[in-house]
Amino acid sequence: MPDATALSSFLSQAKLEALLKALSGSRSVLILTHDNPDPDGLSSAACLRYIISKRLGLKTRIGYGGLVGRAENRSMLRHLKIHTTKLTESTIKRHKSVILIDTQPMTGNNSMPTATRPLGVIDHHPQRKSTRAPFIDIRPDYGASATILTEYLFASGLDVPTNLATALFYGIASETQDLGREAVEADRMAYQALFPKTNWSILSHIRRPAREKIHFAYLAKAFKNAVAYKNAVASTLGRVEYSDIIPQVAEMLLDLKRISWCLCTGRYKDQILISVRTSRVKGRAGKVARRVVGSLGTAGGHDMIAGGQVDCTGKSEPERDRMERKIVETFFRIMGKQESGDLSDLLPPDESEEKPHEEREE
Ligand SMILES: [Mn+2]
Repeated sequence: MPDATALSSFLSQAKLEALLKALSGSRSVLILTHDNPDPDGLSSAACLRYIISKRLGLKTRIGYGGLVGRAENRSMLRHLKIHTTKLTESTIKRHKSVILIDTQPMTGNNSMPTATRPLGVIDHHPQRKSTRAPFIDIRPDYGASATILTEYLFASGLDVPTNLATALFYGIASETQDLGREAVEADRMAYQALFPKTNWSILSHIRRPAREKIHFAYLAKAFKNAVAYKNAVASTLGRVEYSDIIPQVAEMLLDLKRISWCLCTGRYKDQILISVRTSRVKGRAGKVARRVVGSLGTAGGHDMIAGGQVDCTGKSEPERDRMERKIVETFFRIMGKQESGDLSDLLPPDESEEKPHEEREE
């Protein structure tokens, strides 16, 4: 009997051929990943572009909305020479053949116009009822989209360039926290297959990029604003210049002792973005994220990682502040906090900031 790996490579072989067939009448292809993309989305897109251009000779571009802000991700694009284009909805509309990667239509985290239908969807998030496309390959059990694309790459029989192997390796490693989070056998196999082809010195540069001062300012703010209730912690960043600091903070806070749930919120442009993380393997973080935003926005995710967004166009700054605080309150209510329950500051107050009269003996 064939083992699980052989089965998944049969599946990927068949899926890849079906995808190439679906694309064969196209003049050019847009590979669109989510807004503010992460290494999983970016490496998957780079891999698909490589396969399509080698196998079909088609012009392809990688597009996304938002911003690649995180220093690691910018460094990955630069070092691995992955060319991407920031696109608006009107530019996306002009493309006939769009493949969505690491996201699905109507999730609220990509810039695909709602009226437009993609030609293909490749993703590892749970399939949405509204997701329709001539080609679909959604594997919600997989830890990373980059694993699906790694299988395509090996199934294609093409050479595996070092840059691409390094990108995919980093995509899987960062998405699954080095196979420790939501990784399945397929992710482990892909990781092992890419391992000997990865450029370690480039990878090390990607993982330890030179950072702007503002990164440390955000971290300082995140720790200062963090409040905890039992095993849950939340922090608000307010306005940020790049949004991927929000998941980064959420992941950092989860390192805290006795903490198994965390939420980080921040405002990027006209949206409040939220990241939810849990160390519980069957935590249903996606469900928590959806309850946190409620009817205010959209959210989704996996068992341990989830995110969401709330549109606040037309709202004043104080209103936006209030909305962010309300999101945090809702999160703690979901975490079991009663009206009377107290939140505690994560860090002890800074003594130098204490008001002098508090120290005076009366
Ligand atoms: Mn992903």
